[in-house]
This record gives sequence, C-alpha cells and structure tokens, in this order.
Amino acid sequence: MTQKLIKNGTIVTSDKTYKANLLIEGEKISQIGEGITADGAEIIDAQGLLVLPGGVDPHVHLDLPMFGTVSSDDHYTGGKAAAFGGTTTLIDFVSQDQGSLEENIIRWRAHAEQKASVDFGFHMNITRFNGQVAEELTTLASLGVTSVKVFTAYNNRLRLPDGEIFKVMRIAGRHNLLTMVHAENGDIIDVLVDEALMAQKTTPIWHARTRPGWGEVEASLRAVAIGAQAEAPVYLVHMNVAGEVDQLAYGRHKGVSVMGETCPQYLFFTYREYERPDGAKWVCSPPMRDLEDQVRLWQGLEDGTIQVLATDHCPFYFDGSKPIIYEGKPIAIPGKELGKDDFTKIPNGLPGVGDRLPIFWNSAVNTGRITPNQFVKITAENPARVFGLYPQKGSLTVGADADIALWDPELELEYGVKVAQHRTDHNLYESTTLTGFPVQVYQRGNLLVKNREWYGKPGMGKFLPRAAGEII
Ligand code: DUC
Ligand code: ZN
Ligand code: ZN
Repeated sequence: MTQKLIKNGTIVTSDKTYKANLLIEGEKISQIGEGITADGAEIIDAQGLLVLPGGVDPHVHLDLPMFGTVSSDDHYTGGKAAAFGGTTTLIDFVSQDQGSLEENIIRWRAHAEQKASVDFGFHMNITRFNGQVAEELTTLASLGVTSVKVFTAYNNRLRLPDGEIFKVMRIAGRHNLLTMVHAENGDIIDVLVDEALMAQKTTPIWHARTRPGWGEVEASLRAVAIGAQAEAPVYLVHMNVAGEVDQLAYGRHKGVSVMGETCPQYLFFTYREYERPDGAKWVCSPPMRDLEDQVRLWQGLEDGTIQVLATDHCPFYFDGSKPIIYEGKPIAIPGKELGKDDFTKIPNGLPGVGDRLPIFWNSAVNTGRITPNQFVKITAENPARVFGLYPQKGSLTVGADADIALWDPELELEYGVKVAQHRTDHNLYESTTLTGFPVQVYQRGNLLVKNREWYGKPGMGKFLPRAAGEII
C-alpha cells in the first residue's frame, strides 16, 4: 500500500490547531502525531502550511438543465474547480424526472460517475408527490441518499403544496432523511413577475424586486413550522435574508430540529449588483439582498445559528455565444445572454464552488471574524455531519478518507476567472486580492492539485452512499 507522510504541517480541526505529522496509507489517514516516521513513504513537506480537511460543499448543481441550456460545470469540471479551491466532496441534486426515485438516482449516478473528478453524493428533489412516491421515499436511505429537497416556490414546476411538504417531511423524519427546503413564496413571486412583465420591466433588477425577502421570511418560518408538526428535521438552503436567520433561531430555540446554510454570494453582494450593466451575472434564486441582511448572516455563522457555508454553485456563461478555451478546446454553452431582453429568461445561478474557501478565508479568518477552527467546522465538518458523511469526510482523524488541503495562509493572488477554474467566462470576485489558498489538494490520498497544476482525471471521484445525518 502506498504511503505518504505529510511532515511538519499544522493540523487544523474544528477544535484544535497543533503541529503533527500525518501518515496516509492507501486512501486513508492511518496515523497523526508528533514525530511519526514511515520508511519508504513519499514525504510531503508541509512546513509553513496548514493541514485542513478537504472542504465539503453540500449544495451544487452540476450539468443542470435550465431554460433551454445547462449549467456550465459538469461533474468533471465542477469537481476540478472545487479541488482548486480546496473542496473535495460535493453533494449534487437528482431531479425527479420520469420513473421512480430509484431509477432517477441510478440514471444520474451513472451519468455523474463517468466524469466525476471528486467524490460526490446526491440529494433527491421531490417535485411530484403521490402514494407511490410516498412508498419510494421509505427506501431512499438504503440507496445512500439521505436527504430530499422540496420547494415552496416555482409554481407548476417544482413546488409542492404545504400538505404534501408535510407528508414528505413526516415520511422523511421516520426514515432517516433530512428535508431541505427552498423557501420563497411562489404565489407572490408569480403575481409580481406577471405585473413586472406587463409593465415591460425586464431588466435584471426586477429579478430581485419580484422575489421579496419577506416571502422568504414567511416561507422559512412555514418550513420550520411544518417540520415541527411533522416531527422531522429541516434544513433551510441558501439563506440570504436577516429575517430567515431569525426564524431559524426561533425554531432552534423552540427545540425544532432545524438547521441551515448560507452561501458566499449573500455575504458579499447586494441587490445593487443587478443595476450594473453585467447585472445578469448575479441572477440566481433567491437573489442578492441588502447590507443589513449580510450583517445578520455573518452573525449567524459566527454564533452557530447557521451551521454551513455552501455555494449553490450553478454557473452559466455571461455570454455563451463566445467560446472560452477550456483544457485547450473552445467551449461555448448558452448562458445569461438568453435573458438579455427578459429577466425571467436569464438562467438562474452563479459560479462559486471553487471560490468558497479562499473567499471565506480571506474575509472571515484574515479579519479575525472567525477562527481557522470555525472555518473547518463551517466548510467541512458541519456539512459532513449534517449530511451523514462524518467522519469519513470533513475530518482529519485516523480512519478518515485522506482528503486534505495543504493551505498556505500567506499566499496572495489576484483572484478572478483566470485563477478560479470554473468552466465559465467570468468570476464574481474578479480582481480581488485574496490571501490564503490551498497549494496541494489530495482526495483519498491521490494528488489532485499542486501549485495550481491539475493532476485529477474524469472518473476519479466516487459516489458516496451517505448514512443518516446528525442534527447539530
Ligand atoms: N437557484 C438557482 O439560482 N439556481 C439553481 C437552483 C436554485 O435554487
Ligand atoms: Zn434552491
Ligand atoms: Zn440550489
């Protein structure tokens, strides 16, 4: 079995920072301790570097069809971008298309497995409900899919009525599944969108104006309350409004098993981005909000009300009529230009999977807002715990997968589309100087990235059957 010894690094876990060597045997961490040696092992000198568990991003949309195009990162390119940013585990969503839940999972797994460059798991979207789906939900955990996502918006497409959400949650609660909720008010959005289009209000700012934050405050409380009545755990995805954090705190205070995530875009941008000539880049659902929302989201991350920083990575080109050169080949994928005359036709989503760790380190750790240990907790350990991957993922412990990011806290780079490796033509943090980047990234002991060079391959990433998650 091949051995790799990471020497002289500083190990960072969710509760400790200490100098130690770390031995990898095959795909696993086999020893951690001071003065460990191993004859014949490949030596990796981590002097001056931090040794972090590879990041876990539990919210990505790879190869997602939308508005006549598809999100521009697939399971290969998205995994590669993730790894460049220090993330080695992704959880993607299975759409509920034709056939049973199991058939959908098998189909999407086969599709992803050919390409995946990092390890991945799945959540199952439940967008159609009946007696048969109710039955199928009871066996989902046996397929390694231990979370479902429901929507209170996207009427006539993805949304379930509250009664069905209640039924899904009740079954989920009884069968070791976590219900994730996309919480917006679909009815009110539809009224506002119709009115905006009638009045020929078609620019990107209307995307935000037709999806008011109050709809999320109300829908997130509804999700918490349905979870309480169903006696089932709930996870609020992509929280972006201060009032949502308040609802989450209220639910937790009341003893409801409710948890949640936010995403970097909501910590750094506001609705004012939509007023820019390239405002379409920020069109995603839910949209960017206000400065006071950012303040509450930061507070929620700092005090543990929000457990996870995910991304909702779902990139589209800004101008998909022009190819970019990706791995030496020109690639053009229709993108945001599809909605140049109508904000409702702009594919919803933005890149982020590779940005998450460097952006958050730079703004949260370098400023002293959160500690390196909290950083590990929010970006790796907590998502692994909540989604049933801990301690295999998100942890530097003996027996865990050797998913490791060697992090140089001093490395400074001007960030942007050329440094980030997303397969798209823009980056939301273009020309921002960041300090702190991964310089080597390993998945199950295999080198993926070293000094900004790629060593991964399609198919190296494995499907992760997940256990029931923890409520934290
Ligand atoms: N929101 C987006 O912006 N894109 C993908 C899915 C979602 O909920
Ligand atoms: Zn969503
Ligand atoms: Zn999403």
